[in-house]
Amino acid sequence: MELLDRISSTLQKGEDEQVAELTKQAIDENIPAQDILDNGLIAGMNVIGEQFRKHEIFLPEVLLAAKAMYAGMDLLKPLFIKEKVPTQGKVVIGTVHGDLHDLGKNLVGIMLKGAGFDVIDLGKDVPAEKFVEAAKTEDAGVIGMSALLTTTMPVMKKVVELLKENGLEDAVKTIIGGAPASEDFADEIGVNAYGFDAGKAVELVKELTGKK
Ligand code: B1M
Repeated sequence: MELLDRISSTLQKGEDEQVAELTKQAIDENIPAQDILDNGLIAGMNVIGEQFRKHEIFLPEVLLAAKAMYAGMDLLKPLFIKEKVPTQGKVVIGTVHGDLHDLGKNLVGIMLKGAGFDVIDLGKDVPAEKFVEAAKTEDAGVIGMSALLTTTMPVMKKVVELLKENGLEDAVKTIIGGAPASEDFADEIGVNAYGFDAGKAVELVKELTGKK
């Protein structure tokens, strides 16, 4: 079996130490980090998501897979954040209130750092007020929000409303992402951009901040 397929299937089994070993092997074999991420780790997690949706597996298995994904991501992280480039501006990121899914948000953070942005990561389960407060105190140009549950998506709209109430809608741009988000939803709630994946998020943040 090809190495990246082995990373994917080992992640599905929740074997974190093995995932770390295979990821290291892939790095040593000079397989590009983006390839390892997309075709190894994320590919494995996509299978887990599908099996979970069909009730073929349950929460403990998903948790183990997430732990295994972090084991691989930790090794890839330095490859995405190679050398310190001059700061491109500040971006506040977080997973919205009620939502504990943080793998995707963390990937976005890693990629933004790699592209030279200062990232203020508020973590997960972040209330709308906290996003706006952080953007103000940190003088950030962009707020990036992640949501993986349909039930937590309304928090994103609340952030847009709060920015307007504070007269910050022009100074602070917004970008959203996460499996249930979409271009249509972004238009509907009035955020400035929707990123399908972490790479696209970086591209869009560059556009929003005029760095592209
Ligand atoms: Co949860 N979960 N989960 N889960 N989980 C989903 C999201 C679900 C779709 C699974 C399913 O049914 N198929 C489903 C949601 C259904 C819905 O709302 N329609 C679900 C559910 C129901 C739940 C619970 C309610 C289960 C329960 O308790 N009964 C519970 C909720 C807890 C809570 O948040 N309050 C729950 C819990 C968990 C775990 C804790 C076990 C674990 C999370 C661990 C962690 O994150 N530390 C987990 C996981 C791992 C998943 C799945 C399987 C995988 C998510 C993931 O990490 N993917 C997920 C299934 C799925 O998404 N298909 C599922 C890998 C990650 C890299 O991708 O986050 O999509 P993702 O990020 C992508 C893009 O979306 C994008 O970039 C990344 C790729 O480059 N992106 C952005 C993300 N954020 C962005 C922000 C941007 C731009 C791009 O700009 C700012």
